[in-house]
Amino acid sequence: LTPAEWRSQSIYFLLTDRFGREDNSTTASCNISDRIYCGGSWQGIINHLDYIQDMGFTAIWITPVTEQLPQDTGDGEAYHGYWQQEIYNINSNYGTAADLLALSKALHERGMYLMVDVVANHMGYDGAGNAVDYSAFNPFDSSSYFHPYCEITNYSNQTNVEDCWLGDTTVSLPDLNTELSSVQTIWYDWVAEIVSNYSIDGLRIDTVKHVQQSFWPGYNSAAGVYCVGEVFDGDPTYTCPYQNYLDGVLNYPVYYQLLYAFESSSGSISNLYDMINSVASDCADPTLLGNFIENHDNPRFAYYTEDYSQAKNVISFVFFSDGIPIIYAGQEQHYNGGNDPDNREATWLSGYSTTAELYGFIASTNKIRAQAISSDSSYITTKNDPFYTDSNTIAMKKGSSGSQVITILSNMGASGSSYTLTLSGSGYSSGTKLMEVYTCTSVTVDSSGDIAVPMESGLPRVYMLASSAGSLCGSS
Ligand code: ABC
Ligand code: CA
Repeated sequence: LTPAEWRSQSIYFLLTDRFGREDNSTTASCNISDRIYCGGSWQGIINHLDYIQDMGFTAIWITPVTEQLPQDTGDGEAYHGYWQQEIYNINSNYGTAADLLALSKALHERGMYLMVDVVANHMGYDGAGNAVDYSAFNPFDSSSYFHPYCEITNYSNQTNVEDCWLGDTTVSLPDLNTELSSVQTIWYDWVAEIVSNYSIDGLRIDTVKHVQQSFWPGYNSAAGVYCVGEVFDGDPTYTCPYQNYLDGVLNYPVYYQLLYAFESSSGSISNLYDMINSVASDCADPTLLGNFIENHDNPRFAYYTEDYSQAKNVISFVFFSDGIPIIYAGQEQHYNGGNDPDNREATWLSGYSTTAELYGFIASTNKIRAQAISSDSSYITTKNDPFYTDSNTIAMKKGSSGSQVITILSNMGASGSSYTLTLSGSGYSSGTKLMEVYTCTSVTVDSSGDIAVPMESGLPRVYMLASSAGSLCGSS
């Protein structure tokens, strides 16, 4: 799938080991602090695609598929998939090559898409960086393929970040010398081949900031599908430039400000407002970024606040701002794990409840976004415009002028008071009939061009032209 085709997708991110088991168990234990395989598999994902599709997702992103270091190390097993040793084999803990193909096919038969996580920066080794037996790797079976061992010690020194090694002295992550044309050729050929072998539709690329920027255009073009890179950094002047080398990057700059703004009723809305504008000017195309509020590397949102209204607001933001929305498995069940490994709870232990509050909320939100996309061909490419803030509220508009979607978010939480927000600046003229599509409440823009927005319990509000709401509110 091309970048343009990915813009309108909606991504459910899961750790293959932690989402679904082939036996469909919802009770199989998964002691996350052990950091070992819990038994999730590709067939297990296939078995639960209804759960994902019924929430409105059109794509899944799965963790890396390559063969890993086999040991139970002092840092646990390679259940997450980021410690590869043999790049031409797949990880048999998740199933066979036929199972992975079956997953790809099952998705495509539903009109859904497959995004696979890939790692080019490093391999993984059970042992310290000065004691690596390079014959454990295929094809990179000698030290000559790697940068000499040194630990990353200084994130403000880009040479150190690129040439030294991630990991620790228990599991080292031997850092490939990606400047070598031999390494580049192997990776470019490999990525073209894996995309083709499994009919992969998109890639999430790991550790992008740890490889020189000039490596990425060749990789992205060999892949031939949309690539979204992980540049784990909250500074848009650092993160955005990577979009000149890859189709998109994960929106870490907005992630931090979104979290800080909504984790409490005293969070800074104005910092979020500023960051939306910074990203829009620093990134080549904000509509191709990957938006998220949770992933497997950071504490879940509910770790910071258990409040459901705040959780709903950040979900609405992820869907109605620029970029491709990404929800991390377990978010819909309001999981609240902290740092790695606590944030990697098995989804099956929720029983895949489809009556969970956030499961329903995400399903509604996906529907609203799909409706916005189908009723306005420019919705997805028009830049989000934040046009109103107060100390607890932000309002944004996105879409063609005359059919823009208006999103109003509040960080007040479920105990927030009921009041009417008189919202000006929406761009709608007096007399226009709008529909609030979460509650299906209609409103007419008043004679001053304002919208009377009934705020309650800190819940988000989304307005569309009543005539564009389609079947969202019952009629069509
Ligand atoms: C293992 C154990 C853990 C243990 C850890 C030390 O070792 O499982 O229990 O605590 C994989 C596994 C992990 C594993 C690691 C290391 O490998 O999933 O469980 O941890 O062996 C990606 C993936 C991630 C994956 C890897 C490695 C990379 O998403 O799942 O981890 O393939 C850095 C990398 C980033 C990486 C992340 C985990 O570490 O850049 O690619 N993620 C700063 C740095 C970032 C750094 C981040 C976290 O800290 O700038 O580069 O990410 O260490 C903001 C700033 C940011 C700053 C943050 C903290 O603050 O703007 O720049 O990030 O304000
Ligand atoms: Ca590197």
